[in-house]
Amino acid sequence: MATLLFITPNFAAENTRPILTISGHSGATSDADEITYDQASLEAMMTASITTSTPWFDGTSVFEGIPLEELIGELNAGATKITAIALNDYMTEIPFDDIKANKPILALKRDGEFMSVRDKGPLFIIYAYDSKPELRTHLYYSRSAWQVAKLVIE
Ligand SMILES: Nc1nc2c(c(=O)[nH]1)N[C@H]1C(S)=C(S)[C@@H](COP(=O)(O)O)O[C@H]1N2
Ligand SMILES: [Mo]
Repeated sequence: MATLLFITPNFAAENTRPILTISGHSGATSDADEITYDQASLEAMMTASITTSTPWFDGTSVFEGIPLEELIGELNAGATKITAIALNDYMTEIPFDDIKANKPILALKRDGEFMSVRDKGPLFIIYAYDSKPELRTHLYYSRSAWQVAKLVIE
């Protein structure tokens, strides 16, 4: 019983801890806007699902998440690219034209489960690799950052 009392608040905290920062310019001012999101708020924004094979997991996986195009919504005025920065400081640039054309998502779940950091979570940029050969190339794999912690819109 004592254990349960300790565990319950920890589960709640898990989901309200900030896991993503997005910074960019709204266009109205030159000040950088910075927004942080926790898992619960990102989960509420999930609208897309991609079923595909990947170089990282056996077979086909179902990824659920938020199209990058939607996520950056109001911050995208005049945006030309996004830089994604991962927990291990891996950094990759994604041109906005690619985001519009290929609709990558910021995935939160794989096969219905949140992804743990050890399983390349909590956030993984995923393309529909199976939809065309062009996406199964080093360029798009290199844009597929896992353990994403920060997006900078430029
Ligand atoms: N967080 C993170 N994501 C990453 C990388 C990385 O080092 N860290 N490497 C990228 C690169 S360069 C490629 S080609 C693909 C595939 O990496 P892998 O072959 O090591 O699985 O993941 C991409 N995503
Ligand atoms: Mo790579």
